[in-house]
Amino acid sequence: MARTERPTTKATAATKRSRLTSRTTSIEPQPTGGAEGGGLETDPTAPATAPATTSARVGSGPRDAAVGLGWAQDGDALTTAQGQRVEDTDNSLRAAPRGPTLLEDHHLREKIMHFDHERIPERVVHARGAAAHGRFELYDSLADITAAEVLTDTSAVTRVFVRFSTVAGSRGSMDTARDVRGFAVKLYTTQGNWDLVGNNMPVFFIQDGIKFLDFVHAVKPEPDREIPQAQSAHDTFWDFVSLQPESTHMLMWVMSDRAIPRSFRTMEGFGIHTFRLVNAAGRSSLVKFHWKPAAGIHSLVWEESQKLGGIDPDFHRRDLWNAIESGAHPQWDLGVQVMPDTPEQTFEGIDLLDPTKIVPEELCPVHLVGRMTLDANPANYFAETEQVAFHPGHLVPGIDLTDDPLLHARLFSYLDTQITRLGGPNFSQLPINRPVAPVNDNLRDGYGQQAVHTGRAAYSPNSIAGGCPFAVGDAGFVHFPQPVEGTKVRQRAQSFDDHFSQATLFWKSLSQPERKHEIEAFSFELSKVADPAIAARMVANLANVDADLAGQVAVHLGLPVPVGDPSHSADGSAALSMAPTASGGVHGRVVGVLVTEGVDATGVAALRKALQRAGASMHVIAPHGGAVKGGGRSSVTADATVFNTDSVVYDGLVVAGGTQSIDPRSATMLQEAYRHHKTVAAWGSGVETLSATGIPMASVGVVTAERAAKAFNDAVISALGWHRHWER
Ligand code: HDE
Repeated sequence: MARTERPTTKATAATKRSRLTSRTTSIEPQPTGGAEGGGLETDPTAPATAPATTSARVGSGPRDAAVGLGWAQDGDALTTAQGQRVEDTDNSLRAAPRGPTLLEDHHLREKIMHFDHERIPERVVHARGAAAHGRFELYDSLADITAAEVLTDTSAVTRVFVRFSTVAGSRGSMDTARDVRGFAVKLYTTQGNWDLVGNNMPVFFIQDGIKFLDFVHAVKPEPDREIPQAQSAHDTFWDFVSLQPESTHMLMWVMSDRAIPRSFRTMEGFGIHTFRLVNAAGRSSLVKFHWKPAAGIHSLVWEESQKLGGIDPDFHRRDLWNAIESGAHPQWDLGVQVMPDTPEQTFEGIDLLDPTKIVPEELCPVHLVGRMTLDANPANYFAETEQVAFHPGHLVPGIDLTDDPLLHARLFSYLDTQITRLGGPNFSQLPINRPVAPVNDNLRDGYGQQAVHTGRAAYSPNSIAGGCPFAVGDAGFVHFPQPVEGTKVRQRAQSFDDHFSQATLFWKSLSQPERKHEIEAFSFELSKVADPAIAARMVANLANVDADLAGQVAVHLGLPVPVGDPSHSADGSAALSMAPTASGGVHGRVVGVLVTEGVDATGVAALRKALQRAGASMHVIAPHGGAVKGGGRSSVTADATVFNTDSVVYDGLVVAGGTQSIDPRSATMLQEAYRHHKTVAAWGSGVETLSATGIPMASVGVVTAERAAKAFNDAVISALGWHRHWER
């Protein structure tokens, strides 16, 4: 595979040579890929790579993809895809300057051909997403219950790629729609890729994967009019779920503030299904996986999320990107609930195979074992975020499945869908999907084949290649030998029949403001349903959750109040409420500071410094762009103007000292921030300006002072740490 170096400018020759060298060496048989994956050890159990079946690979996997080297472009000169240097890329080849374009123009034809095929089918669900690279570090070994290295080796640093998404909307839809969020984590472990493909809610709409098509058809835009985009507030969705009482628990989550997160960084993640961990002795435990965000669990208010859909449809994507760029690296702790694997596979009466059920943390605490940190933005959205392919069946030895019927349908779906979406069976060779573990798989050919396989024996067993590659027996992945017997039936276990008690548990766990939001969300969504019979059926289901909930929603809709049979036994579970009990960190929060000419520039600088020290950032919002003059020769520079921004993009607003009377637009911004329960503050002459907007100055979360001194800055940060002041 010798490559001829193309002519290049002297300045780039060295860089180019080093890239060519790394490419050339990467097509040699790879000994073991693990050593590159962020300090990982090589896998001692892996068979030696035999030349007869090697894969020649370009690039070296996710770590390189993280720094943009996957398929880097070489040289400074513009070339065609064939490496021919281009004379001119702005003018087609014509017969005379005003004459017809010539078919002979191969550069034009290649450019247009490529452009015509630049899009791939978007994901059927979870089309809208944003992702980041990071690392996972285990701090508490689970060696007693699993053999998986990623969950037992506390010295390993495992690279990860995490994609967050909404479910219903198209790829270009808004980030802040009311929806469940995907929370998919690919861990590039030394034993192969482990994908934990979860959501930000711990339960799901349906119990059996055979209904997924029906559910998705119901929630997607209605097929005759392709309306509404990224919204569940329409007839077909509520028609379906009201006829499926098993959805009720999930609906409680989707109508709660969890469905309008402030940020991907402030969401919990859940594996949903019960998984199985198997230790070195072959003993199985049942587990549920949790991701707990270091930034706390916080949401938007509904009006804000609707406005953001227009003002900044990229709100969550931008927030994730900016947080990582600013060094406020988002973090989550991985937690496990560990339960004994009994023949019934229940825990405290809860059927662990039913994905509409949680195990309350009071019954089985979440044991935190490791920390995930997102530390790098993707180098290229398409190559990484769009082409990443997750699959719940991407497992490593020691992590196994249970018989949850929703999970089993997923095990079929995720491989299948990639064939359409990524154009063939070789998607695992895309840089973002490549394992860091060595691959020697006997899979060959197919669309998009990247490897130049050598040798003759792409089969097993063989003698021609000395038997390589060979299966390693119990040093490889061994399915847990779960005994199975039964008669083929289309039936669910009777224990799946309880559809309401955990919906009631959820309701009872919410704080008063959260309950109010839940009632408003059901009322809003059902008010958009044209067929009154559908709304009435749904409210009748809610009557089996809680009489007050159903009653208030019915009154909002002008419907008779139905009588149901709610569970009286369910107590609340504190972990289900998002209401903070103390002021938390403010990493990644953004504060807007309104200024006019005459601004106290020293005060602005002091507040900025204090916010930055706490991990937050500040935007100066001015009547115009550029410099705004302060006292003497001082000035501040505008980051935004009152015309190009809005209160909804900030976590809090401050009126700077020295600010003269503000325009009506800024006054509305302050009033709106107050109405959205955010921190508002002012110092010096700004206090009078703030007070003139009619905001009650003695309210919780309104901070004022003479100067932007330490006490004021600390008070602003502390108020911001509560996220919202619901009590006002
Ligand atoms: Fe998915 N799901 N799903 N899902 N899902 C997909 O896979 C599917 C379910 C989840 O960022 C698709 O590559 C079926 C539960 C996430 O790339 C598809 C069923 C949970 C993502 C698919 C479910 C999820 C997907 C679309 C019912 C939470 C985004 C494109 C049996 C535990 C991953 C793709 C990413 C994506 C099928 C139910 C989470 C079509 C059939 C439950 C986070 O294969």
